[in-house]
Amino acid sequence: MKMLVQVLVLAALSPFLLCASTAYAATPITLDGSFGDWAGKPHIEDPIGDTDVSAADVSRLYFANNDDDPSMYFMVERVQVPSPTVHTLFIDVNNNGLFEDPVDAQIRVSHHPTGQVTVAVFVGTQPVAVYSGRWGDRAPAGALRCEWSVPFEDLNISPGQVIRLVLFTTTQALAPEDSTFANHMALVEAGQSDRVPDTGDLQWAPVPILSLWGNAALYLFCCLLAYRYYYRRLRVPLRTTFSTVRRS
Ligand SMILES: [Ca+2]
Ligand SMILES: [Ca+2]
Ligand SMILES: [Ca+2]
Repeated sequence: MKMLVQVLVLAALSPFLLCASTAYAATPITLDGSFGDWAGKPHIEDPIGDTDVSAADVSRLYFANNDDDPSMYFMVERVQVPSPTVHTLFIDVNNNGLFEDPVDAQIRVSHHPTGQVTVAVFVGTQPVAVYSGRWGDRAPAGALRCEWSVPFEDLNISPGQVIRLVLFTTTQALAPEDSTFANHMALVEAGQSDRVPDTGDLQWAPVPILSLWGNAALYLFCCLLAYRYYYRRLRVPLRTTFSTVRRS
């Protein structure tokens, strides 16, 4: 009976999920160097003026998913001075509050005022992937924002898995062997880097929402489960009754 209730609840909710995700899908994030698609997306605010290097001063870190897209999307917004910048995003993949376990990841994002963005993905100390594109603002219009994405599979994470994030922004990249959490913290304390958030970390469980077809498939799956349940529950008593009659 419990299973029946679960199946019926899922089947009943599917049309609502379908409507909700269709509305959400109206504004998917596109890596194109335009930023209107980030309106209304989750983000954390960072104070302005909390680092001595104006070009490294981050005002917002956005994070989002697209439906049916197993990737994480990010956007960093600064407020002052077009300049080459490097955003280093530490990801605590196993959610233990430590950012340098062998399974943890580091995303190093270089944003040039031409709009060119290069994304280097590391798991532990191992390079995993490099992406690049015109995903940033361009000078003289601003060169203050850039966006990028990272597939879940590059980081060996599953949809819905809880991770922690900390972002450091500087104007000069640390050498790969020097890009440690402690060294980035030292730059923050020296006023040469901005940390987002200022203390602690951002916990996030990225979940790609199902698209129209995904919800349709879910609805069909629930209907099949319901049919299978009734088929099995009704067939067994009928067979038993029929056999009993024949034996008598
Ligand atoms: Ca965009
Ligand atoms: Ca700041
Ligand atoms: Ca960790």
